[in-house]
Amino acid sequence: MSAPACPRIDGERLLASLDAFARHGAIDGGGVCRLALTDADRHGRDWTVARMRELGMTVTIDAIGNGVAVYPGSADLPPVMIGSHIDTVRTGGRYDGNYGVLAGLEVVATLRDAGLRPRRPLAVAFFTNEEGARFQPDMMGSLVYVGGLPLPKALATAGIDGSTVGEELRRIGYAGTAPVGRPAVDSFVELHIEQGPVLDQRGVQIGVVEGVQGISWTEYRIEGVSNHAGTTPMEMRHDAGHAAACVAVFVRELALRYGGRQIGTVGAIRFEPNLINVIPNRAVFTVDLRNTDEAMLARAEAEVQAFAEQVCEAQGLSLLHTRLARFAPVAFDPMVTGLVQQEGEALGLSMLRMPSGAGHDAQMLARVCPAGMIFVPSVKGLSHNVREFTEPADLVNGAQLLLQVVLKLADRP
Ligand code: HGY
Ligand code: MN
Ligand code: MN
Repeated sequence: MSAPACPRIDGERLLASLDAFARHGAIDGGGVCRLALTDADRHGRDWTVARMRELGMTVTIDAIGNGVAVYPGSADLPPVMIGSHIDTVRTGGRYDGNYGVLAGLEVVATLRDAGLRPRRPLAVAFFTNEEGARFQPDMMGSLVYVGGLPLPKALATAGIDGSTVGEELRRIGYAGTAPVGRPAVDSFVELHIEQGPVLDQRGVQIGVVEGVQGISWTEYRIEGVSNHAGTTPMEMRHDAGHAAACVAVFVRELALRYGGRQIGTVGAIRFEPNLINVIPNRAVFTVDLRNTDEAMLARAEAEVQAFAEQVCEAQGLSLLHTRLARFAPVAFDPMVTGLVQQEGEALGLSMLRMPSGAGHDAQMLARVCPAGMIFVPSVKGLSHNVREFTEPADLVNGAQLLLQVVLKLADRP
């Protein structure tokens, strides 16, 4: 007897939920700003938990604020988890992270409507502070969930505005009581927009994500001497701003020189006292380096460090650096990527195997269970930008594929 036909997700309901969710933290241009643990994040969390409960799911909030909702299966086994994040960067789009969580809830709603219970339970999770924009490192909640970052250390982490994760979790009412890392998970699938240009440029519908590239985040603090911009001869200056600018130019040139998948970004920079007629005595800036090749990434880190030391030495400046995040490249489980490929073919979708340029919670869950990801195209490759956009048909295709993959995982012997 052939397997019962897989139910179809309700595309209109999914799209409507994405529009409704985007109202929480809405900013001009159609984007969303829900920086981790802000009031906007709290509103987003409240809205998501309410939807989970409407679906009859049992919801737990753990000690780092991760939300996990469970839809029971016919057997008492570890759940198949669908997860992503609902925090955003300051200039966020409405799909980054949000899409994966809402598609997970659409999967559950579809099974509930069809009266279907998979063998294994399904869990849908949102992880705290995936973006790492306010508190570093990124993927903080999922990293704690898998035991990669001790809970006390995460709670004590101070953000770019001085408050700590623990204080902010308590303030927004999401310092949960559930132990982190529970329930132990059978397998994990994350559906996400690609956030890059590859699928859109090639006209491919689905990315079968094989892994996530390595990431290195460092904060540099250069100290010099403030002095009068008009009276100080050039050869007498100890200009922290100039040295920071030299490093920023070097980072871009290094990435272009390495080629391949090497990228480098100086995304945040501030001078002190930051006045038009004062030579800066301090520059604080971040360097984001990534590569799919661990050895190349380590080499890039060492080169940037050596260059920064050389510039500061030459200009009589002091240099401090703090590692904010460092994750080696991750490969996803071939059993999961194989199911994505197989079910994508069954749906007649065009597919491309590819790595992820962005970091994701799936790379953390891959430490404890078979994990994988599904990408849908980002129009013009835009993300971390209010104009982030994915065609409705692609959003629906991705959610249908997610449903079919998690059912295969949940019903395997
Ligand atoms: O930075 C990243 O790759 C992710 O958006 N946290
Ligand atoms: Mn994301
Ligand atoms: Mn992001």
